Amino acid sequence: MGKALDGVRILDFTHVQSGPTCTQLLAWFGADVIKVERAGAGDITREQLRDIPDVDSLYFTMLNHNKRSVTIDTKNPEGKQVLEALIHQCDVLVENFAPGALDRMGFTWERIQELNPRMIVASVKGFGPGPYEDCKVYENVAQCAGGAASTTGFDDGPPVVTGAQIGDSGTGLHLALGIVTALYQRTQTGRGQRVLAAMQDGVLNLCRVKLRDQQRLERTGEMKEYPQYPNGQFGEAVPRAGNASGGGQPGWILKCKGWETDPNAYIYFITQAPVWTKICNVIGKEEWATDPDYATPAARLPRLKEIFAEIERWTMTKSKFEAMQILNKYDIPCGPILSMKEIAEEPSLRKTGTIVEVDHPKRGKYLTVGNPIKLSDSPTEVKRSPLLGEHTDEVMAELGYSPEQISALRTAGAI
Ligand code: CAO
Repeated sequence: MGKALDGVRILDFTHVQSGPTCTQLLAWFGADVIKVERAGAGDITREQLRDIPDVDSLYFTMLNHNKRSVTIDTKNPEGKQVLEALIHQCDVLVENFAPGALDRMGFTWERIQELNPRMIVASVKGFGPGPYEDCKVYENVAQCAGGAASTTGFDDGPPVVTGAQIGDSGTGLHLALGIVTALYQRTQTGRGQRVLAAMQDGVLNLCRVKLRDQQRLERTGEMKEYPQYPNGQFGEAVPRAGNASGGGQPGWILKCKGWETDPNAYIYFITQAPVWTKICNVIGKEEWATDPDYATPAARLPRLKEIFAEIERWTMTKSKFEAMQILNKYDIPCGPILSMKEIAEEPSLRKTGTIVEVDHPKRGKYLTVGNPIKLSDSPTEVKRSPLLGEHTDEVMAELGYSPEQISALRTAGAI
């Protein structure tokens, strides 16, 4: 079966996490992704957080599946020529260098357009145009600058970053959408264009509900679904909401049986209005279903702490999975707090290809997260990440270089 992006060639100049997640997705959808790395070194993540000496790290392998790797010294004049040949042949150049690095290499937007007017040049940067546009940015910087950290954590504690890589992988996803959109527009215009996904913008996009709340706060001075209501204080900016659910259906994380020894024996419980009577019946507080102090969402808001404490008395008598099973029977929305160990061992995630076991010639078998986006006509087959420069000769031959030329370029340090 063909793949959705069959025939699309990506010149992948990405490194670390944000860019590589984008090009990995494109590779999973069938694009030919040619990753350009520096000879002898490669993407810095190959050697970061290594768990096996001299073997590509899981950091690298889990972000670079289904790609080919070529080594080119793009600061060497002959290396530049090879890169130019690639620009002629490819549809998209994706990069996430520090601001200005591509220009310093001599590959400005104007130069790239000259070489290939159909080329789409897609970039991840930390910030868009403005006071911080020249800054280098990593994940947690983006989480802080995009509004996530100030709104995460508990009211009495400092800002907190989340384990979900919304700055890196989140921006990679945004960029991938920008690229396929630009490819689509190119079918009409015949022209390439620049695509920019700034990490601050990507994080803010994912924090959209908090900007909503900022404006609600400014108008009304309080937000009733926040834990600060009714006894705490609201300031000028959206406060940290602990585990309160962002929407109109109050939720909280509650202890389950075994919480004293298991740090993940918890469940997320949502007191969704349409199933309130069922919740009351399950936890043995039938009278709350009709009591005017508890019967309506508005009446419950100032009593949420007390209500969740009562529900927790019930959840603490059940394991998180038992509670989930019982609550699901009554359509009560809830979710167990799953550890990475539990997720890695979950058979249903293996079955859908969301968790995949991959074999690597140097590392052996390891687990990775497969493509979270499932296309019925373009199923993803996860293939191991390339060794550094594994495909240099193959790609050079496709570009028309003879074995003698390849060997001369290697001697000159260009590839
Ligand atoms: N041949 C020759 N030179 C190469 C090369 C190659 N194949 N590949 C890269 N280089 C050079 C670049 O041209 C650059 O050189 P100059 O500084 O002389 O212009 C140099 O390598 C380093 O690039 P860099 O500045 O991007 O790398 P860094 O490690 O210093 O910074 C990072 C890393 C991530 C902070 C920065 O790239 C950045 O801010 N990127 C944009 C935001 C982003 O994606 N951040 C998320 C990263 S994932 O957490």
